[in-house]
Amino acid sequence: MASKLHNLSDYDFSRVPDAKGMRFGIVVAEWNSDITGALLEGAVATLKKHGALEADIHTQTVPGSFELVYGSSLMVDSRRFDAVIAIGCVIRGDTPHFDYICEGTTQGLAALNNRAQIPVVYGLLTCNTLQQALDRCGGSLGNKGDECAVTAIKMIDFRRQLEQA
Ligand code: DLZ
Repeated sequence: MASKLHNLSDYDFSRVPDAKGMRFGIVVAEWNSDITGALLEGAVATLKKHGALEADIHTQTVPGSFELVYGSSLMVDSRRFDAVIAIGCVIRGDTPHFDYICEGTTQGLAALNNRAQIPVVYGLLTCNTLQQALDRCGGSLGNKGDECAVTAIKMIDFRRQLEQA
């Protein structure tokens, strides 16, 4: 979890494999688009920083975080990608809706991760306040998009190493 001790953008650059030739599908929720747009920017910049080619990064939007599950599932089944990154941001409101969306999206992505042949990376911010979201999309606690990009690269490499062994 992000905390004052852990910035989401802090990682050991030297421990991230070369991403050249890796293919990424990114699904982005339109709800809270200022936040999800910043998360996407962070993810794409970090993928490129590690060698991913623009042509190998495919982005698709979905209406809300709940649709990340179906959108990611379509990307997985297309067989065009080595990893899928799901990006969304849910901010608590006055009703229990927040809990249902967070739970449904999280369970859905976890189930997809279990059945998919490629990694599905969890880029969902679940925040009590707008400020918490701002802190995590390029603010005081870094950018979760960066973390997702690094995770995707490492998990693709993990799979490749097992396949080669
Ligand atoms: C309906 C809804 C609400 C209230 N809040 C959010 C939110 O904070 N973040 C988000 O990504 N999506 C939200 N949505 C939309 C749902 O994710 C979904 O798109 C709709 O319920 C339609 O399935």
